[in-house]
Amino acid sequence: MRIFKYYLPTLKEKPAHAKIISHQYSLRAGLIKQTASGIYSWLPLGLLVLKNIENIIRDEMNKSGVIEVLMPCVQPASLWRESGRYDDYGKEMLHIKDRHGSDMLFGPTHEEVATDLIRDTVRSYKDLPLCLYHIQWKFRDEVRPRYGVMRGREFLMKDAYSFDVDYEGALNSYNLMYKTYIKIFKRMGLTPIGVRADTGPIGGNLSHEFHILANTGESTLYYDNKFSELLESEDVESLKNIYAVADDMHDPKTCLVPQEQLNVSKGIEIGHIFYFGDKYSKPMKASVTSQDGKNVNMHMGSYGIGVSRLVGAIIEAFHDDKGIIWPEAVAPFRIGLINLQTKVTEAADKIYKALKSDEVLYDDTEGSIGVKFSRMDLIGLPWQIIVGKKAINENIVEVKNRATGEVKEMQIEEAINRFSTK
Ligand code: 5CA
Repeated sequence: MRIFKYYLPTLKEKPAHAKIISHQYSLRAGLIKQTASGIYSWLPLGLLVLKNIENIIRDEMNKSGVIEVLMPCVQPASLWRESGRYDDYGKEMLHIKDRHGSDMLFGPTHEEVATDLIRDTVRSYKDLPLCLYHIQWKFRDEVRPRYGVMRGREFLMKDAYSFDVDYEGALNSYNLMYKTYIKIFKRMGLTPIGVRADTGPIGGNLSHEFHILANTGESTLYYDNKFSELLESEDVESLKNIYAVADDMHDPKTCLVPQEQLNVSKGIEIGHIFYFGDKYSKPMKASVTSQDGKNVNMHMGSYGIGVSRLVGAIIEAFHDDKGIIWPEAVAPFRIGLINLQTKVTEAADKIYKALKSDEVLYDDTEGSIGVKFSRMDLIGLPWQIIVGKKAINENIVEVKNRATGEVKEMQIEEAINRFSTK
């Protein structure tokens, strides 16, 4: 992609209202633009990152046998009256009336719709286990939308819903999601910490939040430092048994972890999983015939990931004072190609044409060298190929690793070979 033809509205100055680094950089690097409080438009560069995150999640969910659907964002209030949550959910719900006077709402979550989706068609234990997911926009009228996409009012979530015939089955589904979440977050270059959590308005009695460590996180995590070792093994039972909690769940009186072994850090919640038995299936009459011929309510769980929040969370985890440092797995482009002067256009064009255009963002603008360098550092593509005057006589370009800052001179052909995936 050529910057000259692209839409990349970067900002030089940090916006005064943006308090945390990910909010500042996502505005400055032209990833998002605020349309209303807590509501954002996704600009081309930000959308590419969002799609990459989505695709990692989609790939791992599919590999775990979870099936993708797409449920609506506007929901009828009648389903929430059936589950009994309509009046309890509170002010975070955006109420809508349609032209017939029916109560509708913009979905803050989808337990009711998911339960309704399967209740007429799944009738036997033989149809279970079943786990469905979708990636859909939510609306929660947060009291204090802040920190950009980290706490929006409109935000993108991956939410999955599992249906099982009994508790053992539901626990398997829950553990599978726990394990899948670890894989998903690791693939994004993150180190997740799973903490036991409160179930809040979703309900139930078993729940884990997944956090990443960040000074700007809104939660305080208390966890046994053995967690990191166990993360490697991906052994869910051991991970679930280790002491790891957030905020009010920490009780110094019952915490048996020796002081020197207990880590206390700020965290950002990027995912949350719940087991809540028949909380929805019972009032909504979603039952199946069990193996011994009884009519039983399905055991359900739900599993959320903050897809749009992850864009902010990843920036919090990977940046420096010059800008973002995207992990390759989610980077909007892998390479930034910088043409430093008109005289080297031929060489820079040659490199651009030899590589895949959707992997390279080519700065072919006429701006100053300083502007080009700082813009490329700000948007944080993992690699930079810098074409300066050495390209003319010596056939040499510079290849810079954005994360380490290391710069290496290479022959043009060598650089093409190094990055070619054609
Ligand atoms: N139905 C369940 C799981 S499917 C649910 O709604 N869980 S949740 O409330 O914990 O949300 C799931 C994830 O969405 C959270 O872990 C968080 O990463 C993200 N999220 C929640 N609220 C917001 C928000 N206001 N802005 C951005 N992301 C959010």
